[in-house]
Amino acid sequence: MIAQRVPVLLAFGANLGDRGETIRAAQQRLAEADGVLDLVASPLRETIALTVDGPDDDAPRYLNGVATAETTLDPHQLLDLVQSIESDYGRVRDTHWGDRTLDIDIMLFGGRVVSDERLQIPHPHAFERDFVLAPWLDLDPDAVLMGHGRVTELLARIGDTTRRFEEPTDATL
Ligand code: A4P
Ligand code: MG
Repeated sequence: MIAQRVPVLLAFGANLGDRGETIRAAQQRLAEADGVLDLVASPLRETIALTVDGPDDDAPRYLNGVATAETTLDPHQLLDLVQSIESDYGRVRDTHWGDRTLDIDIMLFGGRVVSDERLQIPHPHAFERDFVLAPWLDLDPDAVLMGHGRVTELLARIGDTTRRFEEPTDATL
């Protein structure tokens, strides 16, 4: 039997180390992983760190981006894969919403809703984060977020504080 290919949306963030290089290398690893097909990555955006106390202008800025792909993995297998890539890039889990070399979140997994102790899909904060919505729109101007509607309208509602980030020309996937 041929495994079904499910479209997914992944979000990437980094605010320590060589942020752009780390995100692009992680995306390359994902693109080459078994069970991940047709990965397309957005441009990167520079964004103000969101902490548990709100946006923090003094914290190191993040680079954020998203990628679309198709997968034959199940949601938990995809989470295992992204977490193994996070740990290869030195991610140590300490402060909740604290600084990090690499964070990869699964935003959408087809039309599926997953809610257990390891996974919340759709990602519960996607609709209110410019650093997810803006790069997603760069990739797909007609994007629609399951349960919330058109991404252009969501972003207009919250406002876009992100900035396009100029990468070295050989950096994009
Ligand atoms: N988990 C549950 N659902 C998911 C999902 N859909 N995708 C679980 C990935 N993981 C999911 O995540 C904690 C646990 O969430 C995982 O073990 C997994 O089982 P984590 O990455 O270890 O910790 P975290 O990232 O600190 O927590 P959380 O709640 O994932 O935070 P967020 O939502 O990722 O926010 N500011 C800017 N400008 N840009 C950013 O990218 N990111 C964060 C982190 C805060 N501020 C930011 C940014
Ligand atoms: Mg995370």
